[in-house]
Amino acid sequence: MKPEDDMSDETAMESLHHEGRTFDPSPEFAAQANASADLYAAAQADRLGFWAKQARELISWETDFTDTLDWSDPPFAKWFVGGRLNVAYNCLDRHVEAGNGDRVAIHFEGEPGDTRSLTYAELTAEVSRAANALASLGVGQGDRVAIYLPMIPEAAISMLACARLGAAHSVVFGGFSSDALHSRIIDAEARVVITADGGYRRGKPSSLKPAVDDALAKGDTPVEKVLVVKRTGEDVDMVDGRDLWWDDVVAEQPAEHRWESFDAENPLFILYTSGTTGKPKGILHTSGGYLVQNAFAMQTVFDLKPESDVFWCTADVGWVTGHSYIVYGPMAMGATQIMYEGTPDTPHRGRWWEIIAKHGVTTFYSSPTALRTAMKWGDDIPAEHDLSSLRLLGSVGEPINPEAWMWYRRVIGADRCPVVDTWWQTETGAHMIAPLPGAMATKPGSSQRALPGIVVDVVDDSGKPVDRNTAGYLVITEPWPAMLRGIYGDPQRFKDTYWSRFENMYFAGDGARYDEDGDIWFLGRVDDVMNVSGHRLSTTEIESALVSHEAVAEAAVVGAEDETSGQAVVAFVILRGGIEETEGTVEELRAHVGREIGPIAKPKRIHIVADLPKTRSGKIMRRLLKDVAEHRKVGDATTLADASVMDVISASVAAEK
Ligand code: 6R9
Repeated sequence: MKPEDDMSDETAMESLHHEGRTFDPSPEFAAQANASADLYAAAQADRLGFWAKQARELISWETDFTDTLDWSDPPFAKWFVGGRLNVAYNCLDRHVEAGNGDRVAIHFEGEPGDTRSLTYAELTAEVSRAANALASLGVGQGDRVAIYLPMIPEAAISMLACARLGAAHSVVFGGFSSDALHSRIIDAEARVVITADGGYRRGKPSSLKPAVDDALAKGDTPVEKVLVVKRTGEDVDMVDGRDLWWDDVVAEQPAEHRWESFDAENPLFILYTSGTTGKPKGILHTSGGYLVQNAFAMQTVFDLKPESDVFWCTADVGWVTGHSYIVYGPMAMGATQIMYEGTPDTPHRGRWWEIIAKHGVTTFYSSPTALRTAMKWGDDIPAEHDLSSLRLLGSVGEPINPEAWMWYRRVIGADRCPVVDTWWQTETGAHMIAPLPGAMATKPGSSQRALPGIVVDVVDDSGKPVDRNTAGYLVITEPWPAMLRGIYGDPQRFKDTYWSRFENMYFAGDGARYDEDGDIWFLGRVDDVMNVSGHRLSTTEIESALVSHEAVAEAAVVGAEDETSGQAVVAFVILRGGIEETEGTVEELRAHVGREIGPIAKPKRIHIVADLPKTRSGKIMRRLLKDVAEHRKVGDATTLADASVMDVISASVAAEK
């Protein structure tokens, strides 16, 4: 971490405001809640025993485990040692065997208005067919499959089919470019890609297959086969011998597939996430611990009642939230859920609320960005829909400001539904810090406390716990079941990134503080990771993309506070000698970043500047650029090699406005 990013930063301190309000659960909610405060005591008395009990109660093991945790070679953990299970069996067949085959697993709502409901029996058959199809293409345990799909049931079906075969999937968000897809396919060494012709977005078909073609045309990939789901019906090129239509290959397969069990530590998936360097990290998750902790979160944090609840997580399966709270968590518990393909404002701004009313959604899980956008659109839009089925609301992805939390509770939850703010990461795999609804009062803007069986702290630079109301770094001090098992193919980077900042502690990269009640508040990232609309983006990655453009000599990127998206990408760019800025330059650079990484990474603003603020050792002082981007007085610039640089930048940015 660079000293200029340390927690003495004014911005971090500014968010240390105080929040006194708390909301007790209603007596009705408390009376029926799955979780009680006793769980904390039970976990504290015998942490590993607590997790062993959860594992045996929530998950079906073909072979019971002999040890709960092997931490003999930290930071490489093994949970539920010796246990064997099949993750897809746990998410599908066992619900059918228990007599719940007719329960709807997925109510799919396509953006254009088409719908499809799949029961657990039907989904089990679909996944079995897909598993047979993948097996016929040679996929088995130890392989990786890349999945690049829109939000359609086939995304969940593909993931579960891989799990059934013991193969690991690597889902690449459909909004990522062919370049991003290419590098992920290579890093994960994927043999098969599952994609679609396209999906629907903002009322139009949006293609995906051409990006796969581009990615594979770049060469050097181990991909042998591409399975293509037909969604939009738009024309696509099919390469002979490589590309196969899903319908041709999957439909003809038998609907039975005899699953086998795999070790608890068999890889389940790799999911790429932005780090502080340009190269995305392949976060590796395994089977047993991941499934146990997610099932536990469904039961306690989401208070799930599988017989009566209708759960809806609005994330995309391309992010970890979609992995854990669309596919594995809800399905391990046999929940009924909604899967929605499109954007919240297509064809109108009440689309989400209309879906809640239509299906009687009880539990809704979304992001602060989405809520702030809905807030901006106005209270009258949700008011047009019957939201009385809701009983619990969740938030994830970034700190939720108390105003948005209160709006969520009042306007969407009619002052009746508890709001749970859940803090976790791609790396943690499952919820880590969140209130237990029904068991405690909730507090606007705070994630409150570590879940039972999870141990965290907030520490200062030297790793000592901080006092209350003092900003510090969030660390996790004990291994947890759903923890990442490493960065795919790079054990050293795993150690360096998470375990070297403080001794024997996992460094999350988030600033945090305790309030006077001991509740935890998050203060945003303390590294070069930005959080734009709940999506993690790396400043370095976007800088590399900008510099790869022929007109750019140097670039610095910062995440500037943004009312709607939390942070917005703001870039400062020096053009190459001899190149003059024209009217189209900024738009061209934005489009270039879109092509290199994906539309979500496009800078909101690009300032063409003559120079960048650097320390004498040549480090760009992003803190100062952030001041400019957030229209603040520029902070201490005395360590700059050339102190006048900031005056020039401030003046030129002011002139642009
Ligand atoms: C699940 C997910 C992880 C980063 C994390 C933090 C931020 C997520 C949060 C939150 C405050 C919350 N974050 N949830 N910050 N309060 N409830 O979002 O995973 O995409 O890996 O992002 O997101 O900064 O470190 P991921």
